[in-house]
Amino acid sequence: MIWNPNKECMSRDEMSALQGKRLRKIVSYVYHNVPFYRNKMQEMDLRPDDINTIEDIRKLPFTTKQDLRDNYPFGLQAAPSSEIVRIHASSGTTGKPTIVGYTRKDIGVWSEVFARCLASYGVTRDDLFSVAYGYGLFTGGLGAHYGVETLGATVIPTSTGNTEKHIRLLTDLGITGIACTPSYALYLAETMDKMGVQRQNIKLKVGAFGAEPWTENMRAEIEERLGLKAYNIYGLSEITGPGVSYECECQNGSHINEDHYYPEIIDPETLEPLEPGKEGELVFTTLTKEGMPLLRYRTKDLTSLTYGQCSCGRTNVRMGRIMGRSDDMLIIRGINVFPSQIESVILSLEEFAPQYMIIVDRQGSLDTIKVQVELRPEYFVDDYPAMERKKKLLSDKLRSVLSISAQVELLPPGSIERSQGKGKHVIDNRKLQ
Ligand code: DLL
Repeated sequence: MIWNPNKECMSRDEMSALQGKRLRKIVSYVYHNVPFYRNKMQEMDLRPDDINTIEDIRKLPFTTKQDLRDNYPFGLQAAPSSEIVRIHASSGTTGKPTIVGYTRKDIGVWSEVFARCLASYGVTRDDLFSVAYGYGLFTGGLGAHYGVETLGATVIPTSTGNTEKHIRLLTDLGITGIACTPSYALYLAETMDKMGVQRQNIKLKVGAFGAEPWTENMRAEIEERLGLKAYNIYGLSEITGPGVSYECECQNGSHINEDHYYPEIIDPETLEPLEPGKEGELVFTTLTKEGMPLLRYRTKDLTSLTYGQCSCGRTNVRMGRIMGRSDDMLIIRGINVFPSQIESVILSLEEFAPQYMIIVDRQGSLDTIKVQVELRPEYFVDDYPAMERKKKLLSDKLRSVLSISAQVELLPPGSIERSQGKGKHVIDNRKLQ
């Protein structure tokens, strides 16, 4: 079903006209409410009046995660705090998270775009839908929750963890839809096997999977083991959260809700826009956001865009799978982790030398992260309890900064191979296939 045919099936001319109109408005709004954007535009000798059509977007400055960090926590917020009704946060490149504030209207738009996704997956008011993305500062849980309520299906806010209880709910309530990371879906399947719950005992028919890269092979495995149809959902906190784009029944790319989030593909080196179909870095401008609107936000996600009508009837542009990132962000169990966050934790503790290695693996369906770190010579002692205490100190601090647990391995001074050039700090053994 198409939730909002007026916005999902517009002709290209109508869509461009709407985007142009909304762009003009948002540019004037940020110019007058966000000193960061006013300064940037003044430096470029740009006035809001210079922006008239959607093509004029190319004149505007880019925004990066570093800009969000430099303006932490509320520097890019455009609406007064009395208008902000919710805050979410995502990992920043160091200890500071990215803070995103939403007005009531922003929550309404987000709920609507999520409802579009669900409708496109075939979810209806008769479905019982389990949201197993984390609830909290992460946008997955609450974003999906409001979307399911807006569609009118019944939401079951299972969140993450409690996997056995979740499986009991799946069987007892006859839950028909689920939203979670693809790796959690596989973990659910493994736990079902351990509990002796058969695929026939559950009624799941549809799943909304995202927050991390996944592949066609993973899709086939999830569909086979859980007996459902698996759809992709994409999004990022800075732009809104899950629901920026979604697959339809044709599963030939993910339709972008481009009446709210205007996409461009640029060359990450030259920053020049690339032609449709070319792979590059995805950039979004929020066209209707009030809380923290962003102009040309560089997502660092690498993909391509396909224009033209889809066989499902929708006309909004489709993005391909995320083929990688142009930065070093790792996504571990759906959580964004920057090596620089780990480095800053290590450097904040005097016991540890700045020599470390981050090893990411996949055991079964779950990602694991191990941090090997050298102790400084004066702290490397032959005292087992003292060493265990140091290990715990580091793993506790890592858990509080990263929001996931990392295994810590302490190494004697000098044991990590020194690099002649750029230091290599990450070994990612996961093979996505
Ligand atoms: O992961 C929002 C989300 C929640 C999306 C639930 C989908 C489902 P962040 O934590 O800010 O937000 O992480 C955003 O995750 O830039 C991509 O690199 C990656 N990502 C998100 N969805 C997908 C996907 C949420 N479907 C970052 N495929 C993005 C591949 C994805 N990567």
